[in-house]
Amino acid sequence: MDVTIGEMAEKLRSYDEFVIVYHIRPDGDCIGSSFALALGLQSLGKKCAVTGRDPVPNIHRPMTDASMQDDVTEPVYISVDTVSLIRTGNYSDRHFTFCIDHHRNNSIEADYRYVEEDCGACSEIIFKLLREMDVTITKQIADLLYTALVTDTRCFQTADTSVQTFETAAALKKLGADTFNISRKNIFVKSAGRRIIEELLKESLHFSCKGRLMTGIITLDDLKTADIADSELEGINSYIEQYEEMLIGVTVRELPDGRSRCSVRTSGDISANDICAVHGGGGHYHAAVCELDCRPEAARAVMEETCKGFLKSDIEGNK
Ligand SMILES: [Mn+2]
Repeated sequence: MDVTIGEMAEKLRSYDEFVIVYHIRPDGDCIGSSFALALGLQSLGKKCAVTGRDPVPNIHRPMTDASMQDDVTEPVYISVDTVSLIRTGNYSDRHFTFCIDHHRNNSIEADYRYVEEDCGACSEIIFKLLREMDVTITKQIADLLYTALVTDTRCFQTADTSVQTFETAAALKKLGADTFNISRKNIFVKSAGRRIIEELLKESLHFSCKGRLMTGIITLDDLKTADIADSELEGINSYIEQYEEMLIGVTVRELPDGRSRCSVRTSGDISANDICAVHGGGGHYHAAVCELDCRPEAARAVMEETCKGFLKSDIEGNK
């Protein structure tokens, strides 16, 4: 059942023990949002544990290691920033009492759902929720929420960066968020490994449809060459967007299980969400994801074919 922020706050108050589940291959938004929510609930005397299939990426550990995990015996489950049960990984058989998200086509059937589609980051919702519950927002919570905001909007660059996004950012700054270091660490600075991966990705690029359709590949061997973990590549799927002529950009990542994860970025009035929906995926209007049951080169071919259908009228000059 879809509820308002106020109803969500009231329902959360009525339970005592929670497990907050973030999505597989976690990013700054799901980590920052989940741990901020946990700290908020704990400050109200609730018991809370935060978990997910994959560990917290190293870059976010300094923030999360400082938080406490409670022992819970009869918890209710909350999914945060997660579009579908598949994305909860090994928690997909749980019953979710709560679902808080900002993705289109969220398919989690929780008892209480609050989904604000296309809001810049899920942490905007968590911020509103914590305020609704009269939680005192500490610097630690503010840092978590601001990290989520900055990583999911690529430092306020995405199309869904809204007035609410900026207002949340301003409020978090007032509450002590370390905005300079969070942006610098998460967005601006690049490790040696990251720079190598960007070079390899650049070399792999295919251009078609007069350069408007671009595809690139990151293989598991590339990660070995660069000596970098997949979890340290947050935002790499936006690399392709710096090409001015790009209307659709696809970054194919080889997965350990032999499948390929295709991240689609679009500009103008082409829906990345619709493109990914063809293959059972989804996300946001200009950024979405689908997974294909094949190796990267084959996945690239499939995605090029799918994307051409969405570009046709542009190429013919009808739009
Ligand atoms: Mn998010």
